[in-house]
Amino acid sequence: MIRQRTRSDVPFLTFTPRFDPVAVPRGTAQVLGTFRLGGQALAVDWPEQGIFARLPGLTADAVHEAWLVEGPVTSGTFDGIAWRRAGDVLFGVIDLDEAAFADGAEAPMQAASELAYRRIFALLDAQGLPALWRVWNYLSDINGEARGLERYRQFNVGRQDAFLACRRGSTGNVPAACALGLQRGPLSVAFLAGATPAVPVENPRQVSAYNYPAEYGPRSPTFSRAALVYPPGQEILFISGTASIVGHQTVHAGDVTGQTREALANVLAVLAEANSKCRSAEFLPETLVYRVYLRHLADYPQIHALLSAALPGAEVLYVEADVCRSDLLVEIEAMALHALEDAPC
Ligand code: 3EB
Repeated sequence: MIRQRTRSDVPFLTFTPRFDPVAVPRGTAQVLGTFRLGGQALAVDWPEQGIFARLPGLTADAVHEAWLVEGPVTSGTFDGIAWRRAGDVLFGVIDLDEAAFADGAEAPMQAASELAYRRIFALLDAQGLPALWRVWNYLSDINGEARGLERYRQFNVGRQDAFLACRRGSTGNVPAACALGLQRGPLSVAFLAGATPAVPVENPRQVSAYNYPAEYGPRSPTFSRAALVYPPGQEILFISGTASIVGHQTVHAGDVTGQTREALANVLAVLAEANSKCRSAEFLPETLVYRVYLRHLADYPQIHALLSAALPGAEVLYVEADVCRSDLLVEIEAMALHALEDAPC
């Protein structure tokens, strides 16, 4: 018997890892938002997160990645957040210049982080979209110290304060995320949000980041190791930035090959955990789209050799960035989109 299709074959949301911003998307798709890695800002009428970084292994000086969506879309700005929404999915970007927080009692990075997240939660409340699914955080000088505390740790204080102030809790049901340091630029927070809750996924090889002990800072980072999220008819897996951490400790300090292997083992462990909870077909490692952040460009040949052998055919973008612990040399994040079957399993 032929099973009747109950919905359109056109996926609602798609991710294009190599997007040409001056070409018009095919069919009825619209741009929901983009990431620009490297290059210069062009005026675009959708939210774009600019990531100032070198891209080893590429000749192009910039790469654009796009979330495309079956329209119609609505867009706006809200307290400095550029956002665009289609149906019940919203992508937004907020960039805050720390100089604006220089006169406050709190460290500027902490204040900027708290305000960015408070505004995001206010926008989501106003839009009636309660679920923060995935967050991309970038800040300059992430391992630098100011007022006696590392800037990443200041960022964590502000982020957790905002989650708690906005009554979201800071453990368990928290979004997938990454947090990386760049050579310059504002605090930049991009996010994808929806109406239905994300299903958080943790890594059995690691202490949950929200339970890290105080030796990593006065407040734990507020993110889950991965999240499964559900646009209409689809399942997306977001694997958060994943590094060479076992339990809560950095392992293979000073050994980039060891760190890359360990980070990959962690990605595969999170993937297995996600596959045990997912509602669509199993997610396979070679079919994910990866971003790999490396602290030192000189490590690119080793990292690339190892990952291209381990993940043949996978889509991988390499980005120069500082990982949030000064002893970490590499971090791997990944995602994939699946159609949900018509019939539940
Ligand atoms: C770690 O596992 C590495 O603070 O949002 C990875 C992903 C990391 C997200 C964040 C930090 C964050 O602790 C660092």
